[in-house]
Order: sequence, then structure tokens, then C-alpha cells
Amino acid sequence: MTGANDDDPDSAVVTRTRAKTKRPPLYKVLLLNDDYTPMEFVVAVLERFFGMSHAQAFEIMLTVHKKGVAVVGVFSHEIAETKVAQVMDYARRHQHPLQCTMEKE
Ligand code: TYC
Repeated sequence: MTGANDDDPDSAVVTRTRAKTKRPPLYKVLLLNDDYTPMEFVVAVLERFFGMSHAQAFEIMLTVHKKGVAVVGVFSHEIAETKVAQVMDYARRHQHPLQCTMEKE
């Protein structure tokens, strides 16, 4: 540096206060209620694809049933996409109208 202010301690401009270590965005995976998918099927989905215990899965299923929607997990974009695809494919193969979506947290 050759500027005229190099020896003036008050002339420095602070442009960065922390390291730029941005975390990748996270996505909520949501399960939606419907009138036709059996409760036991939803519980099985939550156990199979989201690693929940039976009690946990039953509780979340009831939340969706009563409130219309619930967050069933938070993941990176790629993992969330995979979970949604797995649930939608499994539901379709069993001919249930269960819907699963994702949204940025
Ligand atoms: N409402 C469904 C029923 O009464 C059960 C259900 C729960 C369906 C959660 C979807 O994501 C869901 N059979």
C-alpha cells in the first residue's frame, strides 16, 4: 500500500466482520393431510423414510391429521428432494393420495 493514510490508524475501513462460511440452505419436508390415506400407512411412511419410532410416527401422523400439515424433517436440498420422491413414489405404488412437499426453511 502506498496511500497517504497508511500511517493513520483511524483511516482503515473494516469491510468484513466475520468469515464467509455460509451454510447451505435447509428445506423443510412437509406431509399433508387427506381424507383417504390410512393412518397406519402414514405411520409406516414416517418410520420407513424418516427413521421415527412407532410412537413418534404416530404422534406426527396425528398432528397432520388434526392440523392439516406438519414438518416431518429438515434436510439439505438434495436429501429433502429424495425424501419427497420416496414418499410420493411409495404412496403412488400403494394407490394412496398422500402428498409430501418441501419448502425452503
Ligand atoms: N386423514 C387420514 C385419515 O383419517 C389420515 C392421514 C394422516 C392422512 C396424515 C394423511 O398425512 C396424512 N385416514
